[in-house]
Amino acid sequence: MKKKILAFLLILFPIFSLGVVKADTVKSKYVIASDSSFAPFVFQDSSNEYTGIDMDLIKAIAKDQGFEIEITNPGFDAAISAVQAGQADGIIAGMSVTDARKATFDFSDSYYTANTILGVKESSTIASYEDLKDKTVGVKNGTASQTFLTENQSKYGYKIKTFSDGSSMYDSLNTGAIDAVMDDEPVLKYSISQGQKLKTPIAGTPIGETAFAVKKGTNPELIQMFNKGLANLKANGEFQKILDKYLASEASTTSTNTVDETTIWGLLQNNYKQLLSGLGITLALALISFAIAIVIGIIFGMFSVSPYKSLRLISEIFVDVIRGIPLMILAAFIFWGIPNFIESITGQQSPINDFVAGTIALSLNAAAYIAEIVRGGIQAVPVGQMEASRSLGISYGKTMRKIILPQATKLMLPNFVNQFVIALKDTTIVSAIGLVELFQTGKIIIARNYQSFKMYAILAIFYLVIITLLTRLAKRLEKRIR
Ligand code: ASN
Repeated sequence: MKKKILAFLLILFPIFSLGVVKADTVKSKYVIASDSSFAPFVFQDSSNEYTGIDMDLIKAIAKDQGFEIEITNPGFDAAISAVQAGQADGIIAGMSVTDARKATFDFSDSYYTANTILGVKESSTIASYEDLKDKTVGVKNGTASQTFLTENQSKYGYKIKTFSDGSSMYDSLNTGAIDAVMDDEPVLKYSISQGQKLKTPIAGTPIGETAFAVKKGTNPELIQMFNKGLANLKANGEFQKILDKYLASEASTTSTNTVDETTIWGLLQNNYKQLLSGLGITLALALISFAIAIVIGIIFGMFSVSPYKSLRLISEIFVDVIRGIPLMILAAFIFWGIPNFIESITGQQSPINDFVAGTIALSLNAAAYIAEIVRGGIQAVPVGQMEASRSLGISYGKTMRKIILPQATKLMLPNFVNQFVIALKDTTIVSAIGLVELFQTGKIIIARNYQSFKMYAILAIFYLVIITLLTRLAKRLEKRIR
């Protein structure tokens, strides 16, 4: 019954929304997506809280206008996709208002104006765009800076390398993997004021106003509230206070941190809570998805050795399709693609939670491999045994259960352990959809303190310890089952 009502509402909703009256349903809570490292607009402070102009501004506006918000920080590109897929209601991320974007977003009044500018290492000899010939310039995917670089590429002959987040881009510049970066002027200037050894040899190019945005045609009340709130904050001086807090030169240090983050011990001391919570998500992802994968994998594995051709075919198609699609694409398809498709049909936004999407992708992926392990295990038992048992009049099912499977299981066990280790490592791949598991947690920390060598070493050790412990445990279990 409930389902019927829901389906009915789903059909009615687009009809109503096409009508004259715009149903301004004010949501109880708005999800706002943002960048992960884009100081001074949004970045993590030393206590791992997201701060910056954008964070303070949206919170102050929500308070002023009396609406609830939940902020997520998956990175600029992922934030854009989240709004387009209906995972988030709005985006605030130092986002430039461009003509191209106006086709897919509705923007608020502007609260800042920014240029895009080239950044190079202090020691670099690059002094003009012409000097960039055959050099590599880094840029964040989906940004206005990327559009600028693409439009001028043939003129100056540089190579473009795209990044999903600011921290890996600046890391690559620092290590010399790229020769320059293109980013918003306030962002580059801010990082220089924070002691980054960079310079901006060429004057910036205007990329437009900075504003808050929603997906075109959705949440109109959110834009209205933002504009009203912004006007109020400008009138009462609070907006200027927010700007001053991050931009005034005397406020130029973000580090109220007493713990020295340049040592491994300091890094651990300051970030252990965040790392443990990331580890928790990683373990939950791996364990839940592997449990589901075992069930699906065994079903398809049994299908693949079944006497029925149709079942064998179904299993073959499943394995081929899933194995043929990279895990990252599978996750992006489930998280962004499917909600986008459903919305285009029903007109109703139907976001899927990132953890759920990640779990589904990992489960399907591992299930395809497990199905093959099961098939291999069963086929490794000599055919003669099945034939002998059947000729004694024992049924197929019983022979499977009593004779073939007990032997096959023993053969499969080491492969299961192996597959679990792979599944655990694969969790890092689904961080691409903005899921803050252990790897993403590490990247966020690096975005704040640029300690990539030590932080990645810590992550590697975390995974190594966990995988070693779990494999030991699995081996014990394996022995017991044998
Ligand atoms: N200014 C950038 C853009 O609008 C936004 C960002 O990098 N967070 O493309």
